[in-house]
Amino acid sequence: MGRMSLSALAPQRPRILSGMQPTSDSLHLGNYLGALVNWVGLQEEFDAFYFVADLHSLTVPTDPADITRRTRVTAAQFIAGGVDPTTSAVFCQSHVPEHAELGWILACQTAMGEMNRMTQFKDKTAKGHNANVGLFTYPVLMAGDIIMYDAAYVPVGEDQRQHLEITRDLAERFNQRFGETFVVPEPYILKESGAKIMDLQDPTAKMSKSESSDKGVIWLRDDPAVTAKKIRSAVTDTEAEVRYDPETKPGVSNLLVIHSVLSGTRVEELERRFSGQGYGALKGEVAEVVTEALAPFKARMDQLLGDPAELDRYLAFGAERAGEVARETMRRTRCAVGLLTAARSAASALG
Ligand code: ATP
Ligand code: LTN
Repeated sequence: MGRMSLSALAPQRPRILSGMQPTSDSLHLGNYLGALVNWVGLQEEFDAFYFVADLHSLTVPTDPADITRRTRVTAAQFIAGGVDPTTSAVFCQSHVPEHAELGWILACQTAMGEMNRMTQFKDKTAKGHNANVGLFTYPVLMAGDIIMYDAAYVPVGEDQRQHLEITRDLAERFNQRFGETFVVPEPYILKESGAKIMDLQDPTAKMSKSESSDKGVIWLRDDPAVTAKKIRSAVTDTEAEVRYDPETKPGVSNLLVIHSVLSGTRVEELERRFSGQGYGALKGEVAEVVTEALAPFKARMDQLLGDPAELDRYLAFGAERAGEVARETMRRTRCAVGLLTAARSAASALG
């Protein structure tokens, strides 16, 4: 921690930014293999900003103590997964209050119809979530998160594509109306490089923090024995052939993908290896591969959660770096829309 200094980290590399919501007591294997592993890979090449989207998580009514606890766990899991908080900025969205301010300014440039089209809102309300205005305007806050850091790329899963498109639209529109103020970000969809992991109990749906049943999710915090049991009880099909075919054999295909991504073994090779052996053998080995791969992750996570002061120091450092960039963006933004610059000290102005 002592070696960190803001000036040493001046951005020579293009900037990337991404975030995850603290919507559960742990991230799951899908978040890890579909997003976090890629974040880790990108932090060498890019000046990376990774944050816990705690303001976003308020869009679904949640117990305050849950938000606090989940925010810590999510940040700890970013770091346990390999994000280096001394070179990448790891922070909480709410620790940089400029996010809410930029969200407001962008909301005032957004048409109601644009938000009405957002599929995430439509999906969530269709599933019976009692929507509030925050959930409706969620994509505007997200656009602000991205625009704030002049991010060149935003590594996210396919499900976030529409949010990136609206971000680009808003940045372009703002620049047209108020003059060049914002960098227009490029999507960096993690479709090819990031695996999509399916629910173990319903392999036609993606593994999800808030939608899946507990049995269908491999939580990164689960005990190895629990993880192994969930994998052994994964839904497969009535055949006994180990073959990759997501259409007709989604359960088996999901297990093959998990094995392949974590072990580095090609799916074809796994098909050959398990030919004629049935699903029991495949499940046993997937359980082994997953628990082995997660062992160092769990050790680092336990260490971080056991020392909240260390984690808070990392988050403070990340927020300091993020705040530097955010203050500069807001200065430009306020000026562009015509907000009066505040005098430095009201008392001295009167004196
Ligand atoms: P929620 O249910 O609260 O929406 P989630 O599990 O879908 O949670 P997010 O917080 O929306 O996760 O996503 C964090 C990141 O993880 C995103 O980049 C998303 O694309 C990725 N991700 C989420 N679920 C999966 C999955 N099953 N497979 C691969 N990537 C995933
Ligand atoms: N909507 C994202 C979380 C998120 C995000 C962002 C991702 C909020 N703001 C900015 C990338 C950039 C999600 O639910 N996965």
